[in-house]
Amino acid sequence: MVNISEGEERVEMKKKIVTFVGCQEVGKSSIISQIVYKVFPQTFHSELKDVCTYHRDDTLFEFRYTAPTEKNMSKHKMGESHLIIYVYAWDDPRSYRWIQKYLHLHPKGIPSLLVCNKIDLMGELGEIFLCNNHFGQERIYTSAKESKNISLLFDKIQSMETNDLAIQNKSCCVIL
Ligand SMILES: Nc1nc2c(ncn2[C@@H]2O[C@H](COP(=O)(O)OP(=O)(O)OP(=O)(O)O)[C@@H](O)[C@H]2O)c(=O)[nH]1
Ligand SMILES: [Mg+2]
Repeated sequence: MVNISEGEERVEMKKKIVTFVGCQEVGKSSIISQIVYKVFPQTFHSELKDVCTYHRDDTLFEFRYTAPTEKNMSKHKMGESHLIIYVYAWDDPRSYRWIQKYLHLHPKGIPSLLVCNKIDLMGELGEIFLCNNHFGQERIYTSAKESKNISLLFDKIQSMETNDLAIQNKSCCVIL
């Protein structure tokens, strides 16, 4: 942090691009909404576009989300992410198998997390879907609806080491 002049402080901001990859309706937008707005949207969150930014401490998080397809998983699309979060829904085994199918396209060197969302449905539906973790990375169980483990997930997102891209993408912010 460098003082420029009285009343003006220049702060080096890091930028972290976090891409959520998951099938339709697994809860990607709801998780992002819980992180950024602390609400579970009852209807479509119009403020939540394809890209959503969130400033916390010295980091500007850019949350993106996309469906797992060959095109979306291409190096061109994913290569600039600092962190990739794979999301599936507890009540939808297909959503797990779908991300598993494209895992081989995961760009090398980019850290990732596996998120199993909608765990609030466990009580209602019982253990209908217990899957192994083929991904090898850490798995976090969340409920965007009940805000369970959302702060744990964000703590992970915040603390995970990212590669050198983070340095190249550094941006600046002037606080007056
Ligand atoms: N029970 C339960 N429902 C959830 C949870 N998270 C999301 N939902 C619901 O699941 C549906 C899809 O949620 P979204 O957040 O829109 O899912 P998405 O992955 O962004 O979906 P797309 O943008 O269509 O790909 C909505 O009806 C949400 O209310 C959760 O943790 N528990
Ligand atoms: Mg969405």
